Amino acid sequence: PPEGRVVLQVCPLLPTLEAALESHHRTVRLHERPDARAWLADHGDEVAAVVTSARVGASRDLVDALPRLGAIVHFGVGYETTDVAHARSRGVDVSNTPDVLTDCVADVAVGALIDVMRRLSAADRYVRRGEWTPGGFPLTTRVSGTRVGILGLGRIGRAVATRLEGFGVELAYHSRRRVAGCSYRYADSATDLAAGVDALVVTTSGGSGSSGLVSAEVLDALGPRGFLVNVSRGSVVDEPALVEALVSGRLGGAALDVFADEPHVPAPLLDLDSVVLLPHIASATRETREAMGDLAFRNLRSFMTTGSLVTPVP
Ligand code: 8YV
Repeated sequence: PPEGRVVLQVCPLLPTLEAALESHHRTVRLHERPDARAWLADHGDEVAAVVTSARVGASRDLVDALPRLGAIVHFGVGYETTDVAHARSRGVDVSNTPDVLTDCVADVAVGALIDVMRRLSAADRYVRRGEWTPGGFPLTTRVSGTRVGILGLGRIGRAVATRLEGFGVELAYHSRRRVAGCSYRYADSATDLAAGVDALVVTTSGGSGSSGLVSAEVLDALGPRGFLVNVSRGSVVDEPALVEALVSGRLGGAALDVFADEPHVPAPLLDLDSVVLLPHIASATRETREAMGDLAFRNLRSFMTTGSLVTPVP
């Protein structure tokens, strides 16, 4: 087995990434060890790098238990589960896997938007229930030519917008900053954005800066004929307010790939045909997951051999 400084894996990862870690580095799978605490106390100073996923991250306690840690490598673009400022204060660099998942996440955002507005999943259930009678399925909402707001015009938001241009959609956005050279209408707040569109697509990053950004006020601004699509993080939306708005019909519909407490889905949503529920699959294609695994591994390799990461977080 490889020798040298330890690479610490803290959660299950893509099998091909796990295999690469194992064959090139002295890899320890902390999540599989019943004696994890004792192992950290005895061997914490041997760890050079942590490999984790966007959903799990590296806790402050973990970072504090690894005095010679130099890098935290995330499988995934999100890294809000790791306290980057704290890691940096300990001299630890952090990487993620941007770009390689942008297309697939944008594809799902557009697919989910069409699904919820045209009620495709609900129509499929209707046919399977044997209820098909001519004119029996309710009319739905047009997608082409409507107005769509993008909340968070980063890489993924832009990829969603570019796709929707093909549908003749009128685009607007709200971001922390106005994007230079962007021709889409800029809205000063999430509420202003929601008030002027038929559908709002959430593509902002997670973490404390965006927590609860889609508030009850934003949902009311979207209104009973408005739709919400979320491929970002459940934390961005006030989930109890969303459930309330959907159950009472104050919001037209929602397509959700992410939730506040995955895999828990609020029970009242399960009965609503106005809601599309997905199990956090926007990046989950073979092609994209392999590319994410490759990029995570390249970051680790680069750090272990040269001391620097390929795609450090901003
Ligand atoms: C993955 C994600 O599902 O990249 C992200 O931030 O949420 C998804 O691509 C996740 O990272 C896999 O653990």
